[in-house]
Parts: sequence; C-alpha cells; structure tokens
Amino acid sequence: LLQEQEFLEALDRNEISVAYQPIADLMTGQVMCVEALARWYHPKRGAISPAIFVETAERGGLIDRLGEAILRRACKDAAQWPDTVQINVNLSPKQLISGRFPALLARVLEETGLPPSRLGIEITENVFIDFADDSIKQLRTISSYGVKIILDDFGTGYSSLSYLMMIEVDGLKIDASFLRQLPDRKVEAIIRTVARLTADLNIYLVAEGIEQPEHLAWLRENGIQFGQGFLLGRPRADPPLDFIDLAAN
Ligand code: G
Ligand code: G
Ligand code: MN
Ligand code: NA
Repeated sequence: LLQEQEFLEALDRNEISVAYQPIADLMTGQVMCVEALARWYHPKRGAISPAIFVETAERGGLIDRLGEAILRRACKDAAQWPDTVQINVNLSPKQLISGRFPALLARVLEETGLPPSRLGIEITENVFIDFADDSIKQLRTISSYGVKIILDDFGTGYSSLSYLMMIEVDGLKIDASFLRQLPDRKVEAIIRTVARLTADLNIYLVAEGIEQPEHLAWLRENGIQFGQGFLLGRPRADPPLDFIDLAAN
C-alpha cells in the first residue's frame, strides 16, 4: 500500500511527470488532440500506475496538489505546440466536487497563457452519480471559461443521457471495452448509435483503445472520425503533433 507521505515526497522531488497520447482524425491521421496522462517513476519501485496513485492522493488530501502539478505542466507544454492541437486533462470526481477546481483552472490558464479553447477536461460519467448538482455547477463554470468538457469512458458508467442537456459537452470518448468486443453485432450497433448521437448533437466522438488494424478499419468504414490507442501512438513525453501515418497500419 502506498503511503500518502511517500507520494507527497514524490511531488516535492518532481517524480511525477506527464505523458501525452495522440487523438487523431482516423481518415487523415491529423493529430487533433493529445491526452495528458500522469506518470510516476519511483526510484526503487519503477513505474506506478495513476490508477493507484490518484487514489492515494485523494486519500491523503493531496489531489489538488497532484491535479495542479499535472494541469500546469500540460498547459505549459501545450502553449508551445501548434494551435491545431488541443490538450485534454483528466479530472477525478473528487477534484471536481472539492469546488476548488475552477479557481485553480483560471489561475493556471492565466499563468501559462494557453487559450482556454485549446484545453479539454475529461470526466467520467460517474461524476453525475453523487453530488450531481455540485458537479453540474462546477462544470458550467468551467464551460464559461471557454474550456471544453469531454465525457471519458462513455457507456460504461452511469450512462444517463440527461446530463447532455444540462451541460455543454464538446465530445464523447466511447470506452475501449466496446471496441475490444468487435466483431460483434450488438457492439457494432452500439458504436454506430453513439456515432449517430454525437453527429446529431454536433459534438465529436473518439473511439478509445484502438490496438488492432481490423478495429481501425472497421471504425473508418463506419465513419467514426476520431480515435486513440496504442496502434496510433502510446503515451510519451514527445508525442507527434502533426500527422500519424495510418497507411503504415
Ligand atoms: O495512463 P493509464 O492507463 O495508466 O491511466 C490509468 C487511469 O488513470 C486512467 O483511468 C486515467 O484516466 C487515470 N489518469 C491518468 N492520468 C490522470 C490524471 O492526471 N488525473 C486523474 N484524475 N486521473 C488520471
Ligand atoms: O480512463 P482513461 O480513458 O483516461 O484511460 C486512459 C488510459 O488508457 C491511459 O493510461 C492509457 O495508457 C491507456 N490506453 C490508451 N490507449 C490504450 C490502448 O490502445 N490499449 C490499452 N490497453 N490501454 C490504452
Ligand atoms: Mn481519459
Ligand atoms: Na480515456
């Protein structure tokens, strides 16, 4: 079990870094966005997954500090990139619910000079299970800055569609678990239906977890515009910022 103290020391020693994974147009290969993913390289234990240390940070009341470090790093880096590339940062429900995130966001945007329209905040549907009213209020404030809201892991959590009417959502990321089940008649129907929903709502759809060339081909044949996954690019410190060669697949 990770100790909160150990995590605090890691923050102080700058052992927490950020890796970037491209999200690309599946027709042209153009990189439209990169997702910022927190990384911890522990000097003795090696790589520790954010799935573990985000929870440690939350338990130890350090989620604001972790969130701030990642947000600042990501916005600073993205401010140096071509303005065709957006940056998405993950936000845990606890961070949103704390109520302190909008002020932190405003401060980091000002300090880094990143135009708000180039930043997206990825949240999972589960933020709407508890404290729904608070979450909606915070998300509306974030939207009012011009920052984009993206629903992550769509279709696996609390998939009430009603919040699509309550907040301005800019994009959906359909969870990797769907793609992984291809080929399958039901899964194909679900992905096509979500694609139709996003097109009619005039928001974008990202297919997550593209690993197989057959899955990429299916997505392209079915007109799914954007995708992310190890086949297109793994998270790394220096991601591609122009085009990914999809013909290579
Ligand atoms: O990058 P990886 O697949 O190891 O991430 C595992 C989980 O940790 C994913 O659910 C991802 O969304 C989450 N995660 C990665 N970086 C961050 C971050 O900066 N903040 C939060 N809250 N979660 C993150
Ligand atoms: O929960 P979220 O969707 O933010 O999770 C992002 C995590 O998924 C990242 O930590 C990233 O490392 C991981 N990931 C991204 N693409 C792929 C992929 O193609 N396959 C697998 N197994 N994991 C992926
Ligand atoms: Mn995410
Ligand atoms: Na994701």
